[in-house]
Amino acid sequence: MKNIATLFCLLICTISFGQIAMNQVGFYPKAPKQAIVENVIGITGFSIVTGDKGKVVYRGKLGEPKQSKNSSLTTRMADFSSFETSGTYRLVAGSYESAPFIIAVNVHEPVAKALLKSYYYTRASMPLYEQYAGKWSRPAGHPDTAVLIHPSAATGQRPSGTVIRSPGGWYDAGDYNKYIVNCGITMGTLLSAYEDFPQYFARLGLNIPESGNGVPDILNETAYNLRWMLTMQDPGDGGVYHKCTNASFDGMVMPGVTKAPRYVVQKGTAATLGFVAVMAQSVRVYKAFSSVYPGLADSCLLAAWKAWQWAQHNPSVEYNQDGMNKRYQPAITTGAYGDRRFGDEWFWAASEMYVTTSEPVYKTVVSEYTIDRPSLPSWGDVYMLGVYTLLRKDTKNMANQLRPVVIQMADRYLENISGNAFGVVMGEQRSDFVWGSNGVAANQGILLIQAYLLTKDKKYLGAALTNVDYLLGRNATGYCFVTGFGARQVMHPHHRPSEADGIADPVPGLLAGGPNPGMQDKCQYEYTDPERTYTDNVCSYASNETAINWNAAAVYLLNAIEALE
Ligand code: 9MR
Repeated sequence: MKNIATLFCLLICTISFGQIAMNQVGFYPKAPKQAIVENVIGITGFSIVTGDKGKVVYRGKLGEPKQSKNSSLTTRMADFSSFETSGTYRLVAGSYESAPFIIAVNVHEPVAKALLKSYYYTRASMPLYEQYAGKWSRPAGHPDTAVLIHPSAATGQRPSGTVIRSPGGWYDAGDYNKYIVNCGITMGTLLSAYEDFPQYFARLGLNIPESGNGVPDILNETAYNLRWMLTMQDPGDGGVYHKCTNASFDGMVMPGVTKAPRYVVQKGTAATLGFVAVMAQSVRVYKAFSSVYPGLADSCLLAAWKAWQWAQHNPSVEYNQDGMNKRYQPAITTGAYGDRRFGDEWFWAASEMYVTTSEPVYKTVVSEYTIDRPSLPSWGDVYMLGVYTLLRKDTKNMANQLRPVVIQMADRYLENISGNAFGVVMGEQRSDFVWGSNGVAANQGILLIQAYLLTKDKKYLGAALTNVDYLLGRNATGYCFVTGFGARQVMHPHHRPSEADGIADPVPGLLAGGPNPGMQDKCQYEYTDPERTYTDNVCSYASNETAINWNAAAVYLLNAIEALE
């Protein structure tokens, strides 16, 4: 009896305590291919078998055990990079067996496209028709044709309660509000993807209403948000409202169900400078498409210039929501995106303005803001977006100075891969696991792509690919983090339409936030070590929400990898 129990436990315990973590979407024939076997004892080899398990096609040795720095897991690597034959396979190591995976050219194209298409599903103020949205078609939500000026944003020309129009744009995340600060990094990242890979995106169709109009669909999609952003500028003084929002979050309902009043709130320096940067970059991108978007580039230039003037007069106006709520009614309790440091926004806005206009005044501002220890882009830290733009477009002047900023960070990532229990860049530091940590992984990948574009050294591409693997399954949670993809899928993102539409599958192409030991949502988590603090539960806005900013980083990374394959 005891023996049977031991045998039973051996089977069950092995299955429940270990797993094979690997990119669940697939591998390129000629690229590195690695998987991670967790918590194995007494096994030294692994094999790759055909999908029907009929035939062993490759045998390899597992790497040395590694203790993860970010959890209690011990891992061993299965490297089968030298196996290059296209097909469907499984990886087998002892009693562990992976789900089927593919080796093929263009293997990431469907997920790269879906990540970009997800913005169509987040459009406010218009219905999503079945021919584009399939089973996720829905009526329009939040027309935003009668938005109130909140008292915090009142001026002589637009007193509190004035009704303005602010339709369109993308919902930010799992919630239905629209935030200019987060549109800064999101639009900057998407427009940069286009600027870095224009030929690739010219061919990438998304089946959205504008498809076929002669403009790349990535730019058709960003135009939808750009036009909304233009409505967020006060025509009186050029300042930009921080957000267009309900007073408090809508419930877990479809867009359009609640009819709560919408407000634009206080203008701030971070929002206004982010707006300047996006408008300036849009001038460059949209001027080639003036027959389809007449006047758009010109409007953007004027809007950028006016916003820049406002910021000159208001160089450090913080959006402090708590402070604002002490002074004005109604209290606003939706996402704050409050930022107190503006040096990075000044640098980014000036970089975009300088590259677009070549006017020396902006170059002067760029040189005033050098940063000793630059960090990855995030909604509150956009310095690197300026660096990328200057490196991309101003190769003669400041580029030599800024190149080391990118290369040194990329080289540090490369050095740390070998010590990482998952063989990926993500998780070199515990502090990588923050709210939206999957955005950190994707932004590390973008930085590595930038290093590759500067040097053409393939080691950086290989490193970027490790974080593609991370997002698609080679991580300690075992999830493929993009909805609609992988063997272990995210099914319950904190995303109102996905929860409320009565359809089992969530809206596709959304990147979950990712492991976040902060656990600010107070949900139940099975694990609390940094790289495993993730729960596929709709309650978990701190680890399982979707958001346009981290989705944008994944759009860049996955499409760049496809473009460069
Ligand atoms: O991504 C934001 C994260 O960095 C902050 O810590 C968090 C709390 O302020 O807010 C996150 O952004 C959320 C925003 O405030 C509202 N929409 C959903 C966003 C993603 O969770």
